Amino acid sequence: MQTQEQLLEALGVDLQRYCGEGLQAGSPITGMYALSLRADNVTVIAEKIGMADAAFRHWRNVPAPRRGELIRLFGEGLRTHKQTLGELVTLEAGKILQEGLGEVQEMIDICDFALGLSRQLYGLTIASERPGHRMMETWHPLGVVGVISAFNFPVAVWAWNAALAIVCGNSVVWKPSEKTPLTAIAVHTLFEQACAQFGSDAPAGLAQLIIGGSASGAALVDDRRVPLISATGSTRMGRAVAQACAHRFARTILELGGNNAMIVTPSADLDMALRAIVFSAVGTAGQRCTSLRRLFVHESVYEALVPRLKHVYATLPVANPLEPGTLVGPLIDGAAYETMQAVLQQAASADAMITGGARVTVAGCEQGYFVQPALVELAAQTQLMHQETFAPLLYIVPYEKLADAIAMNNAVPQGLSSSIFTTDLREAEAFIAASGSDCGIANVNIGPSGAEIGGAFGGEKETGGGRESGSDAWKGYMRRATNTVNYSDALPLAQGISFEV
Ligand code: UN1
Repeated sequence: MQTQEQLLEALGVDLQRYCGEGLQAGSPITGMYALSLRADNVTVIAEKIGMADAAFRHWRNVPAPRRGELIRLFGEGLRTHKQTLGELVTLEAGKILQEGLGEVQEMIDICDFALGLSRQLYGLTIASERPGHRMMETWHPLGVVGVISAFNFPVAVWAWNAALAIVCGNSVVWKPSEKTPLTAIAVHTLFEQACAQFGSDAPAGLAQLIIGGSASGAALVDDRRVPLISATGSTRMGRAVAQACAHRFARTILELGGNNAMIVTPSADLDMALRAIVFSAVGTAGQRCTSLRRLFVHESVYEALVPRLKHVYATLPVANPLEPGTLVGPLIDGAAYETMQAVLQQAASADAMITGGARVTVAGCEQGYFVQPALVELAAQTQLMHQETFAPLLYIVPYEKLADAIAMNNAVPQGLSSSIFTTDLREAEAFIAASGSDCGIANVNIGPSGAEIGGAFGGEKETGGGRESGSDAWKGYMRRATNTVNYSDALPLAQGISFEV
């Protein structure tokens, strides 16, 4: 198995450019630091934003289909290096290799999407009430787009934003999580390689990378040259970003905490539900925004489902995520482990029945924070369940009436993803209707995690309301101009107003 340094070199990264003091990078698998990186100070950050701003002024005039060609080249690079980058994601974020590769595939998919989009940035033509007039909408690039991303999807979330932002004619400044700078450096290098292949109309500075902690994110958020900040991460971080951006009337796309639920109804296919529960609750060690955290099981199928679930949990392979067969890798760090343990203790004192949750020692990875995923059974939804715990901790609560289960689904402050397992058409439709799930994602017979890039991704309430990725999310990266063109030789006023001079 190659080290992070070797993988970076295989991708063509010039490590000298990044090494220095200020940020330690390593792997949650071993809990060891591998490289010391130079953190950017505020002067360097301001310079990088300045370069991105200058690049934007050129890039906005390059025709959108030509901009798509740059993203096509970048996607080709990702295809070539999928395995290497996937391994690097596994090493730095701790997710199993299948998921590391899946994350790179998600980047490739959004590149394909953005390439098609580069020929489809359509505006409307609108009927004018005045003779000899035409109204239309045109979509223009915004400027420098700031992207703040989290450790759990260290590269895909940047790609959702950057691929769209760039075909839309913007430049991008990326502040990745301080927990995952190496994958960001790798991806930034691949993007620079695509720019070099593309030729001179990809201006230097089109994509910028900021290495550093939360203060560097704040410098980006406060910079008046950045009209849009797209931030993915905790609700706490998102609240600070929203306030800072509101102060200067900058736009935001926020994709924050989720506290996602699944309802298993009496008619559910329990075999399918079981697989979906396990993947969405323990995949990425429960550290996806979309991870399943709350399971509402109809009382009539509780005994048919929950003991089977406990059996699967007891036999889950918790091990080095690089090893084939592993399904659960480590938590990102000791703080995540401590939080999980504190929440389990609170649940225990609230009379919950707890299965699993203990630390697991993995040979050769003794410093990594591996845990046995936990099931927490409660008689009713409690206040504790209103908070998102970023760990493999699944609450299970029985329900009697579907309306009550939907009410529990909606009772929490977050509103990202949700799902129902049912073969009853009425229940399925009730769940996705206006009076059903209040989340940005509401699935039927699929778990809450693992969304495709084609749909708009994001959620309501404390999840922040932003939409990234597919559908018409591209509109969030552009400004809309309404144009009225008078091709007549008269000047009639709207609303029939008479104003003679
Ligand atoms: C996240 O956890 O921030 O839907 C993103 C999913 C993935 C993306 C998750 N495609 O689970």
